Amino acid sequence: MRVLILGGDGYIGWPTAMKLSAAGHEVLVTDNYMRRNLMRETDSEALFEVPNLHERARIWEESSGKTVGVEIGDLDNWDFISSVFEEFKPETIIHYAEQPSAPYSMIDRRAADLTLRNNLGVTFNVIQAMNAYTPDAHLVKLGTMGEYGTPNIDIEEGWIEIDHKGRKDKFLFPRAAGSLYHTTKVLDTDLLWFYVRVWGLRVTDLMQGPVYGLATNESGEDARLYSFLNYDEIFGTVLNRFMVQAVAGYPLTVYGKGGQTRGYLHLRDALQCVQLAVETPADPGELRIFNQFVETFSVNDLAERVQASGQRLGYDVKIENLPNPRKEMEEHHYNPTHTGLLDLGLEPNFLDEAEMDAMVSLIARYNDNIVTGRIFRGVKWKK
Ligand code: USQ
Repeated sequence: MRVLILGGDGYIGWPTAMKLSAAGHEVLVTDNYMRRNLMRETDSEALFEVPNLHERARIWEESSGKTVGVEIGDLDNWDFISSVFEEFKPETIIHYAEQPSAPYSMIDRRAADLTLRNNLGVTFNVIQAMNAYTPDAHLVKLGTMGEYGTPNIDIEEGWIEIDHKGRKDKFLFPRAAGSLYHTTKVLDTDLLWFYVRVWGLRVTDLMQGPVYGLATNESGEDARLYSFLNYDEIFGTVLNRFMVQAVAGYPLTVYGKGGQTRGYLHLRDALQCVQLAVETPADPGELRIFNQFVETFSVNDLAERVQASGQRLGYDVKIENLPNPRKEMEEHHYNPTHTGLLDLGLEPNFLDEAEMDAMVSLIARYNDNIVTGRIFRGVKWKK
């Protein structure tokens, strides 16, 4: 299949490119390096330097014999995106090309503006480009479990049937996001649902939880093929952050009471899910939604697991409850359905002791690179 990956430089983007290219697909990646630029601007550089996309594609070709095409440009620019669609004629489009950080979106007006315009603008352009050049292609769009928020009922897989005054209908499950970033994903879903209804596009929207991990089957031990590992407050996700904090001797930064519960998955499983979605496309006129995670943890559960792993490896790991800079529920019900991807064949990797210890040991190799000033700066949801 010809697969176009939008946002191919990101934490999940590059590993997806290797995974699908290894599986025999013809892969083209695009990126405008926005994340790299924002990391630099906000002093949130990753744990180690990552080669640029052209370099990564060369290294991948040397190690696997497979080629990945690279186009650098801004998908918010119609000339760029339309030329990519017109020339490559993708059969599948994977859309990761968004500003991915909740804290970044809450820094100030400018950061919020960039997040809103970029995320909605790119999704709109993707829809228009599909309609103009590849109306039969399948779009796999990365959404977030955070679209649903933390309602006091079980979260269904995208949709809910409502029985009202004796009549029934199916609706998008109610959304109530917790940051502007998450809200842009809600708006994306609505935009997609509109064009699925009127133009009959085929779309899979993946409601993904926080991802952890670094090495994948394709990168193996070759550090030049690893993804970004962010441990800073802005671009780092919580478990990756805690593991780096453990190695750095920095007390684990649990926000508030630590009862915040989310659905987590390893990077390898995120790739499996995307490959399954790509290889079993949605039907024309279908907005298919999967809840993409394998197990739920509270922040306290994660902190305790990282502490235990640190202790096994000889680190003295302390846990600290900081005043929560975010506005979110710290104790709540959380029981989302997630059977769709398992039904397609997902074989989950669970967070066991061996996996934890392997990740902490890998991170420890880069101990000298950790800049502790990047770990916590307290971007507040409400000033
Ligand atoms: N948290 C802490 N301490 C920290 C960092 C985070 O207690 O040092 C807490 C947060 O308050 C939150 C939970 O851990 O309750 C998860 O935070 P996170 O930073 O790992 O994840 P989040 O900001 O929600 O965003 C990440 C990705 C985003 C993705 C989302 C999936 O950056 O792209 O959409 O995970 S989800 O959380 O399911 O919405």
